[in-house]
Amino acid sequence: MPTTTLNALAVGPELSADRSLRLLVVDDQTANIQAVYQVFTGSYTVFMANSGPAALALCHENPPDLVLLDVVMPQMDGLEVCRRLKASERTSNIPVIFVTGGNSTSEEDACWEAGGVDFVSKPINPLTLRNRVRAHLTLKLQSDVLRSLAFVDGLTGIANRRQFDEQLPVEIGRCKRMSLPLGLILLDIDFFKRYNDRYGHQAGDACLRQVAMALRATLARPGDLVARYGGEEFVCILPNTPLEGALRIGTKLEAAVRALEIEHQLSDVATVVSISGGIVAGVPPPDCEPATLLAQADRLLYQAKQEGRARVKA
Ligand code: GH3
Ligand code: MG
Ligand code: MG
Ligand code: MG
Repeated sequence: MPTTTLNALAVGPELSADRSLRLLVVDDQTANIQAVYQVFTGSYTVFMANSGPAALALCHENPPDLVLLDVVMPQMDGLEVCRRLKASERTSNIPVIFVTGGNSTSEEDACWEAGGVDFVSKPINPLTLRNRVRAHLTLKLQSDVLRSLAFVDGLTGIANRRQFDEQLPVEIGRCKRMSLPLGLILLDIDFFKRYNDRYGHQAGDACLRQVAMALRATLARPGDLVARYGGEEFVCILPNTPLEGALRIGTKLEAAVRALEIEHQLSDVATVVSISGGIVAGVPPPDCEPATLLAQADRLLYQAKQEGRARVKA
């Protein structure tokens, strides 16, 4: 977790200046951009855009932590920029503060409706602007922390069951719509009860962390997800992966865990910690449900265990 994020929890509303925080200032007039830049340079890293389309491009490329947005601009006004940011998953949680020249109630209403979190009037009062930005950055960082805590497994640091449960139906839906194959791999550590009995629970926990890291390091594509499914069980979602690809990845995962060479004297199948896996893949049929896929993977996992463990079964 980035230290900025942890600081946000620790210091509460008194978030101090932090150069790792990125502010995007959008205005069609250079003088206005410079006025805002003066307020924040030295405290945060400030980026500038002089049009709506330029701002959108920057936000999609590398989302900033907060946007200060002019309302009246030729080509595309700030309200439209804000609506588009809110409509895209990648940019929807960036707080937008409008910097407005007008002071009518209807313009204020429009800013709220477009999805802004606040607004300040021009000419800017530097102290007000600074405090508004600091307050909204703090809120943003705190909600980022809560989100990451809610979706990360506390022991291993990889995705948790909640994240998996949210993502699997999304990926099933996407692969159905686009007629793409989806791979799912369920993995389970072999004779892990005996491992705990022999080496103790702390060693067991350390082993779970090592296995999780090895699985994560072995999955190469950014869209893949590995999550802790339960105690000593892990699950991988592999979008756009046909059966032969999923089998290749499953085989690599099994080998990666054995390659850790974590001693396991009480295992019947190896002298080191090993895993077994069940693999399903293919274009999801129209009636495909997450539970059905998981049940299929679980049956194959059971077969892998029956056939001798330290192997994957597709
Ligand atoms: P199999 O090869 O059939 O999978 O045997 P197994 O012993 O791995 O399976 P079983 O389901 O009987 O035992 C799983 C064990 O995993 C039981 C429990 O002690 C251990 N376990 C589950 N969660 C944790 C955890 O968070 N930390 C530790 N240290 N152990 C855990
Ligand atoms: Mg303007
Ligand atoms: Mg198990
Ligand atoms: Mg097990």
